Amino acid sequence: MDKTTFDFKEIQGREDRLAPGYRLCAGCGATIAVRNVLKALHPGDHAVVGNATGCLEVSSYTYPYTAYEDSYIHTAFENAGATLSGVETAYRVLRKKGKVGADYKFITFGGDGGTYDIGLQSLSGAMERGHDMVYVCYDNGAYMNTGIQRSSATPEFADTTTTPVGKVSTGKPQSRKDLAAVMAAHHIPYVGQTTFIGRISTQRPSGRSIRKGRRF
Ligand SMILES: Cc1ncc(C[n+]2csc(CCOP(=O)(O)OP(=O)(O)O)c2C)c(N)n1
Ligand code: SF4
Ligand SMILES: [Mg+2]
Repeated sequence: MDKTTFDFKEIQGREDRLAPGYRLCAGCGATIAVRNVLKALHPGDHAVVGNATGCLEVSSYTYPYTAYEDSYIHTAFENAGATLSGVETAYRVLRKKGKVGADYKFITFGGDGGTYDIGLQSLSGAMERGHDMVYVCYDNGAYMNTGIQRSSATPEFADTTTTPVGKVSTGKPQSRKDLAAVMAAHHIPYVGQTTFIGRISTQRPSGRSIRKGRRF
């Protein structure tokens, strides 16, 4: 099968790379996203998983326990993009010198607060430099881990603890930041958005750019 073909049914049958026992809420969308992204790796590949602070990080990696079958690095919000781009660069150098043989893939997960707001400069730098890595933002619409504060991904009029709907406010006054468009403006090989509830949209997903770009 062509390496870039995505066979959802076949991928569902693969071994989970996120072990059970993590502490995310039952049914949490972050878990669904992470499990499916990691399953899309080729079974023989190794991954280095980066993860900005947030619900996913505090619930899947509580030192000395980890739910990840792959290598895992917890980073601060501000440097999630920089951390994995540094690791990816070191890997390329070591590989050139013949010091590592295996195929490694570099994947960073961040929430919407960590991605749209606090880690945006670091993500932008990593994308602009063209590192061979994948950044996945799981967007649950707010800073959930600290009590549902609004982020720039929160939709307009949403009721959050910092934009409460009531007599004096109709919820968040600003509209949602279009981060996919911002990422596409970096002219990287692939930018996509999806959701679990039917509506799927993608940007710049041409077959040529995917093949040229970062492959799982
Ligand atoms: C620089 C910094 N500011 C604030 C915090 C506190 N903090 C920890 S988790 C979190 C919420 C993260 O929100 P998001 O990235 O959307 O992930 P979610 O919790 O929604 O999965 C915040 C604000 C922190 N750890 N570091
Ligand atoms: S509170 Fe955190 S762990 Fe629970 S469903 Fe929301 S994002 Fe997932
Ligand atoms: Mg969030």
